[in-house]
Amino acid sequence: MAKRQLNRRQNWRIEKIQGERAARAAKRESQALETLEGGGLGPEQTGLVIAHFGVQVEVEAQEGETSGQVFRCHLRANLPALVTGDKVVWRAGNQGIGVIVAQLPRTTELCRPDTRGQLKPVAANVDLIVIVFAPMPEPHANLIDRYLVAAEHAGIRPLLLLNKFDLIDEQNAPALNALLEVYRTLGYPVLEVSAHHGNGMQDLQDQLDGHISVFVGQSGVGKSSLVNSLLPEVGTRVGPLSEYSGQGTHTTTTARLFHFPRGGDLIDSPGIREFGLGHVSRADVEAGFIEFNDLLGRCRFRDCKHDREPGCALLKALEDGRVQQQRMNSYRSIIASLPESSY
Ligand SMILES: Nc1nc2c(ncn2[C@@H]2O[C@H](COP(=O)(O)OP(=O)(O)OP(=O)(O)O)[C@@H](O)[C@H]2O)c(=O)[nH]1
Ligand SMILES: [Mg+2]
Ligand SMILES: [Zn+2]
Repeated sequence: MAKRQLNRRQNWRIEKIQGERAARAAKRESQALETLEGGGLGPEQTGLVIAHFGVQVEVEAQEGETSGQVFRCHLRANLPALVTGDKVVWRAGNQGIGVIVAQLPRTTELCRPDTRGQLKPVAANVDLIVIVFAPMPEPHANLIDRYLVAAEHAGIRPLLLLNKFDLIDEQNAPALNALLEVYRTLGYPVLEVSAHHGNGMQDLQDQLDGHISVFVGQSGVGKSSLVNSLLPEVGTRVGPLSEYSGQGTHTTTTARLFHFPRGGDLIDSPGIREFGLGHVSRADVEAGFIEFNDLLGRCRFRDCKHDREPGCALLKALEDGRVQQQRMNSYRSIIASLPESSY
């Protein structure tokens, strides 16, 4: 009893301290904003969000004599959550600091729910999602399929990228080849590269030139290493895999946008542990499995769950090999993870 009370009191204190800290940060932020606004701001101009740090963002000026220069910007109250890749209207203050005034409309938006199930945009205005995986840490087909559903849902073209080609050996080759074959059969573009040894990197550059791409995937698959190989002058931070678990160590903590010299941008994003799809409906998930397209609506029962119903077009296709077992497993696991309301 005494112990529980103590814990409750401790929890209360921790919450109080955290609340006070957040309030102080918000106050500092609004004071900084007031000072800036009071100091006479430059004219409104367009800019590109190239990185995002909690309450502030880094904006690259896109017009005027400071075009290409980077400014740290405060956000006016009531702005929606901004992400890397967003186009904004902003005003310069003094000493490389500015204020974001408005967010311009997004052409695309890649979203995922955070740990509390709140939907968060990850990157804006990208037209290519590069789903990166590697022999180590071991790839999860289910995670790849989740990204593919999210890509289809957001209307963004996906590219599957196996990095660390140099780590393929006799032991892991059969499983990796089988995995790649699943996606090649579906018609998705697949590339095999090594950020360390350079294999396939020119092909990758050709795919990225002229596009706005985002690298996504588990921590430790080598997203930042690929950025460094493509853009050596960037020198972004790379981290080792954990010796204990063989998993990535979450080195990149904020999404950052880089420009290619020949046109096109690339966003490096922090690796993830899991990709929730709480924001999409059952119908969205089905639409995200492109091989189901011709089959949906052909089941005997209109509300078929493609589980064990007689006359199910999907089950028949699975039996005939037109739908691959691994994809069916992914589909079932994603559906099972959706909140009940979206059934
Ligand atoms: N053998 C080999 N190792 C690589 C290759 N690319 C990256 N690595 C290693 O993989 C580890 C993780 O690389 P990062 O680039 O930090 O991975 P990341 O995907 O950016 O990880 P997060 O930022 O945590 O999401 C580092 O030890 C890299 O040196 C490669 O092509 N071959
Ligand atoms: Mg990284
Ligand atoms: Zn069915």
